[in-house]
Amino acid sequence: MKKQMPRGLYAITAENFSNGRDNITVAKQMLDAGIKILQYRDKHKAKIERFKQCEVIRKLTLDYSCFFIVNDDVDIALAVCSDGIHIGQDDLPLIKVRELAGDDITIGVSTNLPKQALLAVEQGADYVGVGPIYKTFTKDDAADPVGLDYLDFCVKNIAIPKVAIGGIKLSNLLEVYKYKPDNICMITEITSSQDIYITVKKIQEVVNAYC
Ligand code: TZP
Ligand code: MG
Repeated sequence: MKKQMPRGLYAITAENFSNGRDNITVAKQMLDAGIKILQYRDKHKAKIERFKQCEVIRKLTLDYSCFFIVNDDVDIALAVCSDGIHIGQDDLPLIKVRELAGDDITIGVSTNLPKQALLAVEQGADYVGVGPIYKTFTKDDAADPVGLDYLDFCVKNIAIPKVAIGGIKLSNLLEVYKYKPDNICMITEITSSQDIYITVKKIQEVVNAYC
């Protein structure tokens, strides 16, 4: 049976924006701080290294009852029995991923245009990534910021959960929450912070007030 992805804060790994810490160290600190959705994302390592880190993080996320999502690699997602897979517009098509991975896995799709979000729903995505809301330097090939108007479109027209992403910080979190996304995703605000535990706790205080 498909596990339900929780609402609230959604964290993603980014080893090259982690102050010298590796993805596993960062994941542990996030989990200790109470993160309940964690995506493994790494654009630089060899697949075998990604697999090995995912194996460890999958075990940790089970210990902490955290929903675990693998970015890009359907094979790694299946090999470690993740709860979800996240794909972008240039990855394997959603219909193929569903065929390969089955109905019990959550599939999220990055979108930055209404037609992409509508198609993702039509093709059976479980959630859409909505962004980048603001300018971000974390994703090499990030589209120009779509702003809050696109989030507003998605909240009003897209029936599956909306995950707002891109340039979201503690300082602009309230502005994003006014539009009522189901989830807020942050990468560098968390991974780059000196004290991940304290940063996550501060973010959770705001997020919990809105969820
Ligand atoms: N997809 C859209 S924007 C983005 C991704 C993976 C990067 C978000 O990173 P940050 O550091 O929270 O701006
Ligand atoms: Mg991708």
